[in-house]
Amino acid sequence: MATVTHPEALRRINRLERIWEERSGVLGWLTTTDHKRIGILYLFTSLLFFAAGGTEALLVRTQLITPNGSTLGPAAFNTTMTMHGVTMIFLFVIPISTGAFGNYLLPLMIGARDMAFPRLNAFSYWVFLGSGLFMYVGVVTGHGPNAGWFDYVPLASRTYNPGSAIDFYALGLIFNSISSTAAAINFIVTIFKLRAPGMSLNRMPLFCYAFLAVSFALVFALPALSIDCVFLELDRRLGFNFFNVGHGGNVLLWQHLFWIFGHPEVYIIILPAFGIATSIIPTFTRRRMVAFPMVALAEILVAFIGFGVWAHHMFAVGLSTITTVYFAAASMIVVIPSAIQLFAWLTTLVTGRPSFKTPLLWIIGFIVFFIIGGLSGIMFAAIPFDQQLTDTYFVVAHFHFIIFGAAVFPLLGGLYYWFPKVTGRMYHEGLGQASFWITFLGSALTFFPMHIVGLLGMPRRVYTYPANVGWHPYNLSETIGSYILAAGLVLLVVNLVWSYFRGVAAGPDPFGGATLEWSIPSPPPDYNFAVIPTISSAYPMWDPEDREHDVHKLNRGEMVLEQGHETPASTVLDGYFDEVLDMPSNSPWPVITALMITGVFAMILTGHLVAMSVFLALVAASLVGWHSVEPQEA
Ligand code: HEM
Ligand SMILES: [Cu+2]
Repeated sequence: MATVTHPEALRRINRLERIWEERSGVLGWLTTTDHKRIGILYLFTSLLFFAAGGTEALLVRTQLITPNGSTLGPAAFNTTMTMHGVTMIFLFVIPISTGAFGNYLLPLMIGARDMAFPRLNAFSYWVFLGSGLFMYVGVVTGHGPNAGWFDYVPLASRTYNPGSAIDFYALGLIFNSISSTAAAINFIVTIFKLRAPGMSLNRMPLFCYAFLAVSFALVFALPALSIDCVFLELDRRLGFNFFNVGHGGNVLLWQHLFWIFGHPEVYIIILPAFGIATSIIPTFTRRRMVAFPMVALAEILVAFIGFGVWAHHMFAVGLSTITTVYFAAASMIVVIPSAIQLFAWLTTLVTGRPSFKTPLLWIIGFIVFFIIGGLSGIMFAAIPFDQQLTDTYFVVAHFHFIIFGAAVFPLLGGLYYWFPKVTGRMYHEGLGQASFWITFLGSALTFFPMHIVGLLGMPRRVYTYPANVGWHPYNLSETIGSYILAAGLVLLVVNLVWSYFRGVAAGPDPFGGATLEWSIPSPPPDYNFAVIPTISSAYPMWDPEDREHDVHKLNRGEMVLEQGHETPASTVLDGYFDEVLDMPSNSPWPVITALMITGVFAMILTGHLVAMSVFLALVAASLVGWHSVEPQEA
């Protein structure tokens, strides 16, 4: 929006500033319901967990650098390897993509002043933090989960795994899924109801489609994991027999439920990356995404088909042929929407005028790794191939190309891309490009040789290997690669920290971005938009007349909504103006409720059932407090 000079407009902006002003200090952060602040809390917390998960990866790699290594013993290896997987998936990728990127950017991209349920949003952050700390308490007290991130029974049953390591896993993940479910519901309602009037579904940025798909996938996938963990706890603590073959239970039940969650999970991890790619590519090629409706549909379809392929993780367990063949075919079908998106990104790049700045470089790296990981993925859909290579390092290679190369690279590119928006300063371009190349080469050196050593028969999850099997050179390269990769990531952090203090001022729109977050100052004001923006396409910043129209609306006082903490709601499909919503502001209840829930889980874990009931009562009391002050409909 152009510079505001009209005196009436300035008066309105001042008023908005007063109404939306955030409380300062620690108390302000504890009670905030502002999606931007919650996004930042998510960002820092998930980056800390990334550092923990990364350290664990380096420990595992250091243990495997030579045959008969002795950095970690077998028990420590199991915990480190398991916590690496659990941390990366549940405490890093999902929270950073939905919690940090989604929270910060979604309301800005759709022209809203906050998420639909600001207090639920704060609650999901505090529950996420609580669940992460909960699991890490297990690690530091010597009870870290140790049966692999998919925690197969009977290894995870009480008979073979006494002690509380697995209870930290099962309860921790049930706890964690409360957070993700709350966040997902919040995203769905926000996307459906809070788009600026005029933003009909077909004018919604592709980033938002990706988050819509992720949110639905989370809502439908997480219950399978939670119930699996509930069954496991019942077996372990109360002597039930869901997974106990001796008493008519079935160990494959664990695997089915786990992968009914686990495969959609892969798309939950990768779709935000697709969303980020479809934001960065148009900006740096000066071109709207080719095949916009196809890409939007493909994002939704990927999430949908992802629910029908879970048994490809179980080709080696002896399911009937008809079942395995069905799942192999379904797995191949997922390739179609993935390829649609791939061709759309490539065509946009080739037909646009690409400028290879740091954010776009990460997206190029992402595309390269997505192709490699996708190709090894299709190989696994072929049943005999899978039966040969399942549980070897080939799998580890495949899924790291996808979850690290393809899912995390766009997140890192996104950190650079939106850094100027969030901080108001530019990152250092030269260092940014260097950090990309170092990370890219390090990743290739780490993960590519895993294919070969996998083909040579090295199993995954072994804490050591003998000298005479020919695996050593590959393992050496992988470990050296992982240090180089880590150096690239450290350089990224150094760049961003340095730029935060020393970077040049960025202005509202340093890249000529297409979506609405670039229409407002950097960093964004507490109220986001001085006037609810006018929308006539999915690339609103490239519609200059609309932005001029916003200035006139502000001067006239139209759609400024300065009577209270207000944001407009619109109809689901057409985005017609519906009503004005009064939003809650700071509230202590989300953090208090989350704290009480942490108490409940801690007491279940330690078996103090009376104390647990007290905490449950306190949860109920906090909810009463929460709802005692409701915002009024305006
Ligand atoms: C940052 C660089 C990374 C390195 C060097 C790395 C390295 C490794 C290694 C060496 C293993 C153990 C394989 C085994 O012994 O079987 C492993 C497993 C795993 N990694 Fe990573 N990884 C990295 C990033 C990630 C990311 C970003 C994710 C997820 C988003 C991830 C998810 C996993 C999972 C799920 C496992 C399987 C754990 C299990 O078998 O239970 N990794 N990784
Ligand atoms: Cu799968």
